[in-house]
Amino acid sequence: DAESAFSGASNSESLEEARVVFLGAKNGQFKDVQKMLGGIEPTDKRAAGMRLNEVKNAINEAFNAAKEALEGGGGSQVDPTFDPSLPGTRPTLGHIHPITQTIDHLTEIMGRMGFEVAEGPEVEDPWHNFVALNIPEDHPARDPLDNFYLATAGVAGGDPLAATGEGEALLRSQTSTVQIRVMQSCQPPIRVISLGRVYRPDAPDATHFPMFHQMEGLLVDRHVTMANLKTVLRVFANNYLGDDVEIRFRPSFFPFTEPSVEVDFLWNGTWIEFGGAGMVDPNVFEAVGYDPEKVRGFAFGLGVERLCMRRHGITDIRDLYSGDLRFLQQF
Ligand code: FA5
Repeated sequence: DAESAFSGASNSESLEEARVVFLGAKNGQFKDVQKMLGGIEPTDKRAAGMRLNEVKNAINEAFNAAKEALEGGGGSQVDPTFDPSLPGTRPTLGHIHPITQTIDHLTEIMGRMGFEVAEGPEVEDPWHNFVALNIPEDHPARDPLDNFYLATAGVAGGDPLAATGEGEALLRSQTSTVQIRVMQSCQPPIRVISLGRVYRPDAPDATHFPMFHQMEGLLVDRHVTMANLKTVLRVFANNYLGDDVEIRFRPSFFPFTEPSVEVDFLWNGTWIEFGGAGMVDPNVFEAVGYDPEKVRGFAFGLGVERLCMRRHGITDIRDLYSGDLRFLQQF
């Protein structure tokens, strides 16, 4: 009975029901038979016990065989319309934003040249954003129309503004602030990059956005020259945009570098400005407590969005921040 009940079970539920009927620990039929062993003559007990074991083994085997047949997919449980050769349905996965991908890529390229990553707060005090960078009180770069000043009393990172003796906090307008923070906390030789958001009240157009990212670079050592700066930027440009990219330095002015240059890359026949660079101004070394007679350094700041746009042929910076998935899913 047990054998035919097990092999006749069409799914695991009915097999389990049959198991309880025959092998159930409380009221299973086998249990009933086992109980009858007590009433058997002592001389027959041994033979009866052996026979009972044989039967028990046979029932267990029948159960296991039926179970295996069902689990092995050979049972009638399997949907005959199921086609295992059809492709599966892919779950929709989110993915990394193109700017974050660019940041990872730039970090990797610069890392191969020995540059470590440094970070600084996005809410800054005027000392780090201006004063230490040799931008005096009356400089137009400090104009409230060119900066996002905050109506708050603290700075991210825990520096109380009071300690600087300066005015209000602001959203940093350049990653050059991180140069100052690194030099305040480390001694040369220094070789760092810092990638992060900066904020300026620029009207949005195809190449400007009020929030964008910069990659700052800073190298400080005893003998550093403009040639070193040029080589690092050329190797970087070749790695990121390709071997055919040429690099051009145009004389320029930044308060925190002397001499200063604007950096252009020749790409597909057009010179495009990617950022500023130069040799660290002695006044900056003095502000962080370095001896300007003993150290030299170069610094650069490149626009991350402009780099990403060049590499991927993006024509409007606003696409990067529109949140339009049709655009973002292409990266
Ligand atoms: C600076 O911000 C300097 N701190 C760079 C620097 C660092 C010079 C170290 C010397 C030494 P500038 O304001 O030119 O420089 O900005 C650098 C780059 O940021 C620009 O070339 C451009 O690629 C990008 N950029 C500037 N404004 C915007 C904007 N509104 N939207 C997108 N990218 C911008």
